[in-house]
Amino acid sequence: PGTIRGEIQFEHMYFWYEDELPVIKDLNLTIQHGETIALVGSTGGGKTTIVNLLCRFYEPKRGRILIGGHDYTDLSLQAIQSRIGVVLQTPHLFSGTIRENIAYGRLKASQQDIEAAAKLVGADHFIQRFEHGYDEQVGEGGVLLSVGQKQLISLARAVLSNPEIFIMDEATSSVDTLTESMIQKGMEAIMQDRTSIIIAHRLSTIKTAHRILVIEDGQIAEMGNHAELLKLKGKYYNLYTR
Ligand code: M5T
Ligand code: MG
Repeated sequence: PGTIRGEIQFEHMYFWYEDELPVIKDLNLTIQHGETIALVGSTGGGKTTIVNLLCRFYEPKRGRILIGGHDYTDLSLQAIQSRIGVVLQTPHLFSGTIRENIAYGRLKASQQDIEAAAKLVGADHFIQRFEHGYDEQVGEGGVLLSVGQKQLISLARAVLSNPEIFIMDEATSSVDTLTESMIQKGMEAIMQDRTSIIIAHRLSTIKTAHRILVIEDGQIAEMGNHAELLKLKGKYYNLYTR
């Protein structure tokens, strides 16, 4: 009871795309409510595919995913969307103001709620510098903003929606160090008491994760916390000490 809310289970999950080459092979994993999981590993290993499946952009070909103890194909898409807050690697905003992009259809969100969410993730700082502040237009897809700024706005949106599960694919490029540290602080604020799955590129994120999973060839190659995996002197060690 109580503790199962944001629990995620993968049971004997298999997945392949149209070409039918196996991408995820017999994934078994239970993520506890409130746990922070970091997914790492070399390119093409299947990290984004796992996130795509969790968001139900795709469904498992075999096996199943349970959210809060329920097979997620028994839940409505709306129910899943309201429980998961996701920040994509290259977030696309819609044409409109910053305020509208943070609220994202949450008509009941007050100005104070929106600004409080932006402050919590550290987005307020750059928003205030725009001529029109929160009413600045972001342009189609958010073209007038950098990738880092779009991630900060997506983080504010995630905070406002107060999801049980937070998923983030960290941006790999074009984020300056100030924005990067803002994003880090924003993530820490969201990850508190929430089940979080982060595709992690920054050591700062990985070090604080409860468990790190090295995903290779659609399977869990190594699992443990930062110190444990370093001690192993295996794949994780090779990825992060060179
Ligand atoms: C895993 C293939 C990809 C690779 C494997 C997203 C996606 C992936 N693939 C497709 O055929 N179609 C798709 O839409 O699946 O790819 P991934 O899940 O993207 O791996 P990753 O996230 O671990 O890699 P990276 O580069 O982001 O670190 O064979 O071709
Ligand atoms: Mg990826």
